[in-house]
Amino acid sequence: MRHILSAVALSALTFVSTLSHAEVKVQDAWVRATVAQQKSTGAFMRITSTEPTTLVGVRTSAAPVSEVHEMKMEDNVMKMRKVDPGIAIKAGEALELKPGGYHVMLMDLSKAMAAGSQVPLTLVFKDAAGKESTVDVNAEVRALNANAPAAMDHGKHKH
Ligand SMILES: [Cu+2]
Repeated sequence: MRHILSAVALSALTFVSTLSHAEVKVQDAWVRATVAQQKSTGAFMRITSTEPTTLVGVRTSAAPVSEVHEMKMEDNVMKMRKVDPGIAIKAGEALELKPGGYHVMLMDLSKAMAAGSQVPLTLVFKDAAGKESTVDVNAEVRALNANAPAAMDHGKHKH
């Protein structure tokens, strides 16, 4: 089957991918700024799809390793783990990637991410039939303390 994919930019931060069936929309994508020596950070966004799909991965030139993560309290400790095989998205229901919850983890960073810069992310989705599609977004790097609970420290990673 031929894979037809086109991306239309609605704004700097909003892209729409039109597949033969599903339309996946990514809004308000952002990455938390880092300080020198910091090896990882989180990327956040809001994803909606017209059809059920699963966010299975992320590719980016900005970090050697990128994973889809879940963060939650376990025995009074905030823990993060890679979500395998991915995060299911229901048709018409928004998936929020936000500090303290699901997020995209950018790891093994070699340089600091400065507030105001842009990070290109390619989100990889798999539909119910197992067909992969991608959506490209540019995430804006926002200040370290932007909308972030202090508890979310990516430096103390537990998998
Ligand atoms: Cu993480």
